[in-house]
Amino acid sequence: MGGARIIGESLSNIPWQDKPEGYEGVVWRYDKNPLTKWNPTRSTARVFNSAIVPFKGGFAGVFRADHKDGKARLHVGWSDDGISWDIEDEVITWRDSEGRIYQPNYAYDPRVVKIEDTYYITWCTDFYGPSVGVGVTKDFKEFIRLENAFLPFNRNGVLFPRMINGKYVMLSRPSDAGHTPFGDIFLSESPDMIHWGKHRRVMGRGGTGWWQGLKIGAGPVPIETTEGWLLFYHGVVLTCNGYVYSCGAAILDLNNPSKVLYRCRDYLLTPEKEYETVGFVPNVVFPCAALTDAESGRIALYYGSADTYVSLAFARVEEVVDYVKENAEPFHEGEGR
Ligand code: BMA
Repeated sequence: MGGARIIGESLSNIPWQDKPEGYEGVVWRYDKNPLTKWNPTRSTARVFNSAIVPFKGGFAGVFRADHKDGKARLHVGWSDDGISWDIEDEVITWRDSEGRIYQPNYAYDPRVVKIEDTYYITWCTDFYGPSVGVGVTKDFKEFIRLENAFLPFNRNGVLFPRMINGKYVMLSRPSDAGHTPFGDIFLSESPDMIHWGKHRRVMGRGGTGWWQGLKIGAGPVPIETTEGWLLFYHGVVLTCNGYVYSCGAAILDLNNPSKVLYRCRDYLLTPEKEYETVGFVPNVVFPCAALTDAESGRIALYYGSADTYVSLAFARVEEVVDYVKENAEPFHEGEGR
């Protein structure tokens, strides 16, 4: 076993801290978390669940920013080191392909992926209820919306970082108009980023772990490795005091990513620290982005904590892949729901 490698670009300036001595897990937190504070800009109350990518030698991000009217919107942020962020106070201005302003009523939980020379952004948008919005940018200054990918209700739209068998591929989580007390991960493909079909179910809530018993949803853009696509995802349990969000991982087949090769039984991160257990929504660890360095196998995992902060954790690809394989629950088609 062992030796999984990242297939992709190197990123020598990836944010990084070595695993603390004696730490037993395969994902460890940045010791100066969280990266952001309450009221990070004049118009915003909290930024969390955000998407970060390498950009021009530094980093850019699309941030979920909840304003002081309580509504979620998207803002751009910039960073030299991926740790200290300068978040713009203005919301992103979206235009349609004719240049007309086309703002979402609300927008949250963005993911960003670079495919060839374009950054694609997916987010939960208002389309007579929540659904998956899609847009593009090349410079994080001008943003153009494409067609919404799916009918309502849907959330957690996450694109793969390259075409697979000549098609764009997106994970999503069909939902309801509210806080959705159910949810499995599905996959759809498209020849053109407009028409989505050939839908497949990837994996369901439940399994043997209670932490993922209520619903699950894809996290960051899947990471291509020599052992398959490494997918970090969130899993939710309903306790007597409400939902608790944790982070797990699965490995999907490289050529047929609706096929789950391994899925962890135990979570990788669960709310433990004060910035995860106390905040606007207590007990939320919500992974949304990952930076990777193919050269070293390092992964920097960004997650929202307590719907209040952006936080950061680290992992090594070979350790996570080994862990998911060793910790895998027996996967039987038809088990779960
Ligand atoms: C989900 C989404 C996430 C949020 C989570 C916990 O339904 O709204 O943005 O982090 O709930 O509140």
